[in-house]
Amino acid sequence: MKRLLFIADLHLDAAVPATLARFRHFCDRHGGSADALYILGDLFEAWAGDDSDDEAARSARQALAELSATGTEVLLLHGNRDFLIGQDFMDGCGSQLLDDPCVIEWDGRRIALCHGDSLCTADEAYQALRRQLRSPETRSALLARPRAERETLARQAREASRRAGANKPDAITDVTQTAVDALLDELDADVLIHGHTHRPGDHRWQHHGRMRRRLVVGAWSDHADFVEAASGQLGVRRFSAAGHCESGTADPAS
Ligand SMILES: [Mn+2]
Repeated sequence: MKRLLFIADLHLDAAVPATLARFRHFCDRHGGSADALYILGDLFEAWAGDDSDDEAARSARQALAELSATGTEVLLLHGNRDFLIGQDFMDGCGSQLLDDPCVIEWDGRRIALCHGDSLCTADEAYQALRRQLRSPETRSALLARPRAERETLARQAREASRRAGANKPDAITDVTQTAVDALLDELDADVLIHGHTHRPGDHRWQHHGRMRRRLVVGAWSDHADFVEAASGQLGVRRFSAAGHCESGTADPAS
């Protein structure tokens, strides 16, 4: 059976070298032993285009290229911070771009994957902005601008999102159960793995007589959460700050 790893919301940033180092360490540790690494969005704090060449871009490209060279497949879907990642970046690190949402099959189960922001449907203002930003027209228009201008826009968007987020109640910035169940119905799956909310957890419930499960990958800060699918088990795990040992299940409350 394949061993799969899922990560999200690393928010790699040249200004935070500790997380860059942790990511390289994580890739070294799992290179060759995991069959695939799924990056469920927001690998980067911001992405102004595939011509990005700061330390975060260089470091991630190299770590992922080395990981895929060991035989671990690398697959990535866009987050709200790095939706401008394109084919050049993917080619540069031997990775494959996935649709958000998508379904994979593992151990006879259908597992739905998405970044998670599309499920935060209580935040109507955010959903309107998302539709606008993620349209092919906006994407082309943004990528046609000079890099310096794109970098300024990315920084402004990040600041605006931080300000907007600070004033929103917690319930608004989490996924809604209605959106989760609608997605699982649509994709004919009973398991969902996503990130974005920075609320690592493992939720189980009944839906029309079927057991459903939603695993949330936590954001990376002074530790690194991931979801592992191995030996018939799915679970939230933590890669320690030192990077040497992994605990069983991350505490969702921490
Ligand atoms: Mn996000």
